[in-house]
Amino acid sequence: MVDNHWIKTTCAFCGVGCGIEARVKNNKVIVRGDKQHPANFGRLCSKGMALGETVIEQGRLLQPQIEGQTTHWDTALTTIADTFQNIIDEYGPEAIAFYLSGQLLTEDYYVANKLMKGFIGSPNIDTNSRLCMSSSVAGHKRAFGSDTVPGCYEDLEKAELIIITGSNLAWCHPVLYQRISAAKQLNNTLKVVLIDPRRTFTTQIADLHLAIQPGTDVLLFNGLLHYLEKVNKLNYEFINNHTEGFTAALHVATTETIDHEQLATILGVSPHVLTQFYQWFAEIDNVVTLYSQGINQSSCGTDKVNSIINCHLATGKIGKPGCGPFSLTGQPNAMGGREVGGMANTLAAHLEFNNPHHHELLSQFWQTQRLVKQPGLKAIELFDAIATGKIKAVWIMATNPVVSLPNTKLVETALQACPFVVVSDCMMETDTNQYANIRLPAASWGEKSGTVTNSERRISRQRSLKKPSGEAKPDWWIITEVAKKMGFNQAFNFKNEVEIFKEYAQLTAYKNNGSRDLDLSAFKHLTDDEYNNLAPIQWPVTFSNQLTPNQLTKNKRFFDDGQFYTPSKKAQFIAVQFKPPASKVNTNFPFILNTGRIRDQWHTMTRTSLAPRLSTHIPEPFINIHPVDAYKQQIINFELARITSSQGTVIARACISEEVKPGQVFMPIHWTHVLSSNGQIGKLINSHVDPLSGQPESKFTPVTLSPWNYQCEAIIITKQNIQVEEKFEYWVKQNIKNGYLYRVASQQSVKKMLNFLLTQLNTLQSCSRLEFYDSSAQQHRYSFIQNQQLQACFFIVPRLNQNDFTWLNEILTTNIHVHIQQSLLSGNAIDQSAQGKIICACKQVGDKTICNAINKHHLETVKAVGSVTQAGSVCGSCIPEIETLLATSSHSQSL
Ligand SMILES: Nc1nc2c(c(=O)[nH]1)N[C@H]1C(S)=C(S)[C@@H](COP(=O)(O)OP(=O)(O)OC[C@H]3O[C@@H](n4cnc5c(=O)[nH]c(N)nc54)[C@H](O)[C@@H]3O)O[C@H]1N2
Ligand SMILES: Nc1nc2c(c(=O)[nH]1)N[C@H]1C(S)=C(S)[C@@H](COP(=O)(O)OP(=O)(O)OC[C@H]3O[C@@H](n4cnc5c(=O)[nH]c(N)nc54)[C@H](O)[C@@H]3O)O[C@H]1N2
Ligand code: SF4
Ligand SMILES: [Mo]
Repeated sequence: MVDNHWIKTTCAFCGVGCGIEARVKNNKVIVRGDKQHPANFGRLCSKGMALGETVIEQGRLLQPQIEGQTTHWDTALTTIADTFQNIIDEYGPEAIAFYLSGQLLTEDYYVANKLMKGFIGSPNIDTNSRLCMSSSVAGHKRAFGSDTVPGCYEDLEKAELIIITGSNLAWCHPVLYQRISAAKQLNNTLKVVLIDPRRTFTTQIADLHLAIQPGTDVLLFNGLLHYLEKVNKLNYEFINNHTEGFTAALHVATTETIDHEQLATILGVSPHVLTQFYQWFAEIDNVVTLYSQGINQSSCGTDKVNSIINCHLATGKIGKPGCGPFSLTGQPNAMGGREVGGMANTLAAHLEFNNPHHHELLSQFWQTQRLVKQPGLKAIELFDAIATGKIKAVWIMATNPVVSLPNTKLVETALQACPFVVVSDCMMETDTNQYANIRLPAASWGEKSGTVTNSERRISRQRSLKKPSGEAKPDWWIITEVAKKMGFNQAFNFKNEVEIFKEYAQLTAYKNNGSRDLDLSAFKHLTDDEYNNLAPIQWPVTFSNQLTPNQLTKNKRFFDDGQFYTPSKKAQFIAVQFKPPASKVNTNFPFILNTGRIRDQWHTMTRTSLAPRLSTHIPEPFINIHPVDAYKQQIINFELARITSSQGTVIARACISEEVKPGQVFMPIHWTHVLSSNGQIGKLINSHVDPLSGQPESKFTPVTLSPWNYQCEAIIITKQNIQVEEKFEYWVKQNIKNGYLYRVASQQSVKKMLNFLLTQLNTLQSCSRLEFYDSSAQQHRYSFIQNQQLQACFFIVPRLNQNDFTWLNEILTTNIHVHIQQSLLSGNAIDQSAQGKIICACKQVGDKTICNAINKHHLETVKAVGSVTQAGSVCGSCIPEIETLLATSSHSQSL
């Protein structure tokens, strides 16, 4: 790597799509926010800030492998092409499946879809967006006739009321959270309503929080529609001129919600709070409704989406500045995937199966006779078909389905039984990779080049900063090479990603003439230079709204002319009837398990776990349980609990908290079998899906809870991996600076644990050993030191409880002077390094430090906390947590 200048690129993580400036210095990637990017104007969250630390060779898959043996690219690609061909010859094209991801670039996605639907001739290509956005897609198509996100981020600054529903914006789209927070400071009449069964940190920004019963969103929004009619706040001009189906939708809403008090009771909120929300929606002109997985991931997700859109249509609050329903996308290129057609039930570039003209048009454009005629299997159906043997070969790219799909056991059995599994991933060890017959090393963020589209339809470039590690290759290259080896030379003869993007732009423009929303006609003849220098731009990008490809357009909101993409050009109300979640709690499984994300980890942690500071905020799988339920189930705070559903069991650390209501529990989705013994949430989730979108109900699983009985726990720090897998029923592995931190627990005796650890560490015999048995605390403490550097240490204790071990996170980088030796012997930091739970990832500041500062200096603002402790002074992702500490500490006594 050579040192070079700052290169503009886009964040690898969420769908906010923040602009980043990056450079390579001393072999390290350094990042900063791009002040000119219209998504973030220079802001980045904790994950974006740490992105550079994840671009490292540790853990990368560096060469292609066949059955675990390193091979040449040509051999791997030829084997794939030949095997696919043999399967097609014997069983037909439908025996082949692709399972893709919203983390592919648009160019990768385009060629994968073209190969499968257009040339192999199998419709069985789906994507992890099925688990994420598919209910929004289905809702958009029903209402608008197209999968269109009408608004733009600027609407957040122009709105007077922002409704955030089914979204933990503070943790999952932190830069948008910060934009709203800044907008509130400038406009003190801006109101924010949060709808979420949990009290998340997003409540910090909310004027009103409706902690509704899980799954009741359709009732809530139907109730709103009914209310709007009652108080005469419907926009009949808009309804009459630009929509259809209103009477039926209102009829259903009215029959459902006769009595306000009764409705409030079913929703689990106070009638007064409900009225306040309804009043604000009725009276405020500029309303944006942001929604995410609490809406989509439901067996009635599509209905939830339409119940929201109905209210915006009924009031004409759409297509105007500061107005509209706004689906927040999760992944960096979930939108790009929807655009090119990576889902089983769309063709390509917003061309649809149900339009015969579209089929003809795409066949002509791709010059193929093989284009599929019917939609294919959606993700859950697709893995079922693998399990039953209908599908004989699957190619998984940029997703980790063994962790992220529901019903882990079925997914594992399916992949085990599948005769031919190809996995393209940048990492060597993932839960899915172990089932691969062929592993292909993909170039990762910082190495690959192409485009992504964010939630507001803005196309931005991801640019490469360095050469791919080992022999890794960009996904588009891998796909086109297989295509060529299958005989489709002409259609896949792309020299580079620019040529692919241009063909895709040409397809969006092909015979479009305003009939389709997705139109990039101004990019039809983009030159290499123009592509290389492309500035972030929102689609549509046509000659009429655009002078040169690089000139930023004024934001175009869709539907500002009241025209939609349905045959009648009118938006459709959908009469949506409330349906309860597919599963019900019962005496065997009395708690509702809700699942979601934590602030500093990305999905299955293959990349975020590489940045030690991102693991310090929440280092272990946990379960939030209400104190009343914990008491009932005899579960003790910070001890390990078993969580069982009809599908399986996991173990997690109990975090007793009133953030969840009684009867509800919450667990994070991130832990895999690579990093934990028993933290994989997918083991618990069943495969109930929304009948229209096929999206799984990941937020509502009946479970039961019990204490997990164990004799002892240990915290272990090592420079090298140790083999905890076989020995401990519970273990979690965390990357720390220069090594690893393990938390383990065992049902066997302390003596057995001690013997095992001493055997594992017997290579450290030349080290000086600090050793102490603390009989009152029943703790064994061992440290192995060489040249004032710690090589390993462990503390065996009956219960880790709330002991503060944050001081161990950087211990492998520290000179072991006498103070630290004393800490290692006593098991407690004896200087100031015990921080409590880390709150600020950028500056590594813990809650203890923050609370002490608040109390000692009588601090009252986040800014003041920042100036004393540095917490919250860099990316700001921890500000909601600091605000909570300020609120709680102000009631406590000063020290
Ligand atoms: N830190 C971080 N950020 C991420 C990601 C990540 O992995 N880590 N992933 C990205 C991706 S791909 C996605 S899709 C987004 C997801 O972003 P979000 O959807 O914001 O995240 P989740 O935590 O899955 O769930 C959102 C909320 O829905 C609530 N909820 C549960 N049931 C219901 C219900 O019935 N009704 C309502 N109204 N709410 C309910 C949950 O309590 C939860 O707080 O995040 C993106 N951003
Ligand atoms: N219970 C429950 N389950 C859920 C959810 C939930 O809320 N609850 N959320 C769902 C949602 S919204 C989503 S989006 C999914 C996410 O789930 P996944 O998509 O399975 O999770 P990731 O960890 O993002 O997987 C991406 C994989 O691609 C690899 N990778 C990264 N970059 C590249 C690249 O450029 N090329 C290639 N070939 N590989 C690459 C990574 O190493 C990683 O293995 O999880 C879903 N599952
Ligand atoms: S909000 Fe954070 S994770 Fe999302 S794009 Fe921006 S910096 Fe990346
Ligand atoms: Mo997602």
